[in-house]
Amino acid sequence: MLTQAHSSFFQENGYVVVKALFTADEVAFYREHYMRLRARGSYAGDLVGVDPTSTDLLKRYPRMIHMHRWDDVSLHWLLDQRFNSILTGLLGRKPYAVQTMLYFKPPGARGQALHQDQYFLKAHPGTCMAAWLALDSCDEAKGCMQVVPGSHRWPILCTTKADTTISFTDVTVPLPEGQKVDPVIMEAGDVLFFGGSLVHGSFPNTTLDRFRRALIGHYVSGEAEQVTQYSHPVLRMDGTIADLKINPGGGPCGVWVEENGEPVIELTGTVSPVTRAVE
Ligand SMILES: O=C(O)CCC(=O)C(=O)O
Repeated sequence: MLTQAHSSFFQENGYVVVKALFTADEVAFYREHYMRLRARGSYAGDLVGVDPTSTDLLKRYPRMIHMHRWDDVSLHWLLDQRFNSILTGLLGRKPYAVQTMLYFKPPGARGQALHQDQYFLKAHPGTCMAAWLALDSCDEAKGCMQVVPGSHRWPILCTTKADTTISFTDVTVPLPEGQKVDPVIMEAGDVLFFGGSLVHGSFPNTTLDRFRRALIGHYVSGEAEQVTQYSHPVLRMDGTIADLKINPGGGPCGVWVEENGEPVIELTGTVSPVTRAVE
C-alpha cells in the first residue's frame, strides 16, 4: 500500500496521494451513507444550520464534523487498518485518531482559505495528520485541494483575514509573492495524506451540477501528549481511549519578512489561545 516512492514524496513535499486506496463500491457506499444522514436533519457541530427541505443546495449541505462520535460507519472508517498502516509508515509510529469531517461542497459552494491544520489541532509534541478521501473525482473547477509543497517545514504562521466571498472560513495564512500552490487532482477512492504544518485549502466549486464530496480523518502522531480540547476523546487505532492532556494553546507564530531580498519566516507573533474554527 505505502511504497518507498510514497514515503519519499511525503518527506520531500509534506503530502502524498495514495491512489485507489478505497474501491469504487466503498466510495459509493460512503456517498450514499452521508447523503442519507445529511437529508435526515442536523447534527452537533454542523457548520451552519441545515435545512434539508431548502431548495438552496448550500443550505442543504453544510459540513459535518465528529460524525465518528455518533455514527458507527464513520468510526470504523476513521480506524480503518489501511489508515493505521499508512500513517504508521509515514509517521514512524501508530497514530491517534481525533476527528472526522464530511465536506459535501455542492455546486456553487465556497472553498476553504489556505491554512495549517496544526494551528487548530495543536498536537504536542509532534503534529497532526489528515487523510482526505475523495468521494468524487475532483479538479480545479470543482474546488479540489490546493497545497503548498514543502510548507510542512514551516512553523505555524500567524493568520490574517480571509476573503469570505470565496472561503467559508475567515482566517488564512499569507504567502510570499510567487509562492507555488499546486492543485491536487484526484479520482474517487484516492486518499491525500498531509501533515499538520502543510499549507493547504481549496477554491470554490464553480461547476453547475457536480458535487465534490470528501471524507476526512484527522490524526495526531503517537508521540503527542497534548491536543486541543475539541479533539477529546482521543482514540487509539483499536478504538480505546488514550489519555492525552488538553493543549491550552497560545505559543509563537511566524510572519514573513524580507532578508537579503528573500522572504523568510520570523517567529515574532503569538497564536491566540482561541483558535476554535473550522480546521
Ligand atoms: O476539503 C476542502 O475543501 C478543505 C479541507 C481542508 O482544508 C481540511 O480538511 O483541512
